[in-house]
Amino acid sequence: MATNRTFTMLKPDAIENGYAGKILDMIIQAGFEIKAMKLTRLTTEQAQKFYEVHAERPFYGELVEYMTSGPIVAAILEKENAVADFRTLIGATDPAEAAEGTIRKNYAESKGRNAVHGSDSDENAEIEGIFHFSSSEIL
Ligand code: IDP
Ligand code: MG
Repeated sequence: MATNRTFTMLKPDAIENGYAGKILDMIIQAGFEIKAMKLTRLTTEQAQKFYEVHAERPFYGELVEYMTSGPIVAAILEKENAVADFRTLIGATDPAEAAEGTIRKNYAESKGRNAVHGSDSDENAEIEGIFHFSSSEIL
């Protein structure tokens, strides 16, 4: 995957609350092009693996339970400076600290149930994209 790409998930709270369309619209209006997308539901094993880096954190169990609690939308997005620009678009992890006009400010419930995932580096964007999509599913 090229370095002008990032990976996102619309998390279970966003889907449950009916915000998938609004969030996708913000993403597209911000100039991101969708290169892969699917509605899916993570198994416990998949969620544990995806968030392996947080395995020692106190919220890991809660995070895995939440991420498997309902459907998600996974997507690969392309834009110049995709990783950093997408982190700016989604805002801080905790919606109480997220800037006005960001996706998390608008649509997240809490620091845990925060509506959307965004990769934190080009390297992780590639790993996370490949985790969710086979090469024939990526444009
Ligand atoms: P990020 O999603 O903004 O990169 P990370 O620190 O990588 O934030 O944490 C991954 C995810 O774990 C967060 O998006 C959130 O869903 C959850 N999380 C992070 N910190 C907490 C917390 O203190 N309590 C509950 N859940 C948390
Ligand atoms: Mg992170």
